[in-house]
Amino acid sequence: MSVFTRRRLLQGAAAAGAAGIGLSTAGKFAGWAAAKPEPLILKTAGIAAQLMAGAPTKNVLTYGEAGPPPVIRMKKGKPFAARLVNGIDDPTTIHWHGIRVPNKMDGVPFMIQPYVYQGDHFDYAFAPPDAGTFWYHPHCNTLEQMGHGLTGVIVVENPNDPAFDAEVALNLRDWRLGDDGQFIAQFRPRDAARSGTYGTVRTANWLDQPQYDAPAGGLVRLRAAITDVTRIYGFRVDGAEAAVIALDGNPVPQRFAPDALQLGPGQRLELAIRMPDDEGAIVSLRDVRGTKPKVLATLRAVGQSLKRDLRDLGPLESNPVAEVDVAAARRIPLALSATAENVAADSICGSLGYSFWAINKVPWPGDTPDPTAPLAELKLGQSYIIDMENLTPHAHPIHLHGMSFKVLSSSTRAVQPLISDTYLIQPDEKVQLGFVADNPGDWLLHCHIIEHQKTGMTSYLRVA
Ligand SMILES: [Cu+2]
Repeated sequence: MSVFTRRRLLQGAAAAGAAGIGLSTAGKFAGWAAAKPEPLILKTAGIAAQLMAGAPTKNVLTYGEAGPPPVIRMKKGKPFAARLVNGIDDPTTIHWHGIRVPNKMDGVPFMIQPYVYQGDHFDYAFAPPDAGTFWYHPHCNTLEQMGHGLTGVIVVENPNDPAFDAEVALNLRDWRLGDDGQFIAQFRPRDAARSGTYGTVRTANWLDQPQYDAPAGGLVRLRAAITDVTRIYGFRVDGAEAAVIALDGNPVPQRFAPDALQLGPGQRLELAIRMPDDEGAIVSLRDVRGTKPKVLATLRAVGQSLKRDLRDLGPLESNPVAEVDVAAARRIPLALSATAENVAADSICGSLGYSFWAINKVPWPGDTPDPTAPLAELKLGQSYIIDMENLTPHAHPIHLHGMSFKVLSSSTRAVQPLISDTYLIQPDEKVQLGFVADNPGDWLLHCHIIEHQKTGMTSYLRVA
């Protein structure tokens, strides 16, 4: 005679539940429910917003009821829950850029989850394993939805971080607005086939050159996420001593001054800035790339000097990313090229109707009901090195979902062994990105210049 322990009964209940018998979620499952945090409601909405002088811009998209999408704060290793409620007349999802989530939480429609129609909702729940600066955005009709505003910053806190005197988070992005302040066409095909279609109005936190107060002589932690669909930035700080302390959510092995540091869409910059001692002194974060340099935001020193020293700032804890076994790693060749072989498949997720780009000669926009074959099928737990080569005359910020890689080497420059999820590859560059395939599922890999992504520069890796 078998003895039914409590544990076995619960296993039976779980199996019955999975089979659709519909037992009530008592016991163990009730406990799980109680441990879950209250979900953050992220409801998409169309609003009017003041993005430039003159009339407010209509049909700006956000999460919430007014202003930019909220800065979401999570805690490293602690459960987080959010409910996406779709309040707009366009299917959508949320992707948590750079956060190593379980595959089902990754927000890619068709491949991973159904798209969420107007009036419907989808529940996301995960515990972010890494601390740092990340961001969130839809992964459906992205050029339109992100272009109209659906991009927000995520801060994953680590209680062991060194103490700063102030923190500023910047959401850096452009808008395609006409002289009347209203949206104009989100892209031009001839630009999509080049470096992408740039915005006409540039903002930080939806403002033109905002100013934030910070304690004089204090240490500021400045977090900036490039959430723009197109623009590559070159960062410089004027008026204060500054050091890059983290990039793309991970501490840098060696801190350095940002001297025209290039970062592309999807990437994040974390700076430690030592404010000047004099009250009223101004520090500016500038974009010095391209023909029209711009002050992105400024900090103003207030109060008596705290007389802090950048060199007193302790290290940031490294994130628990598995170390790639370079000697045992298998290689994944990956060539980025321009192509015009065929037209990208149509999709409810916003096909642009062109095919300008390809990965290993296959163009795919990334969110169609008939995915292409995976770029590679990876064995769970095995180390891999992506041998990525840029055969195009343009830079591409290539983003891998679900796993972080280590930058091992480049054919054109000395690189730090950065841990990252997005690599800005330059024309004619070859780069080696090593990682352990430790997160099962199908993971997109695509250019984060959204016009490139949506006109073919997308593929995916299957880990099983
Ligand atoms: Cu690209």
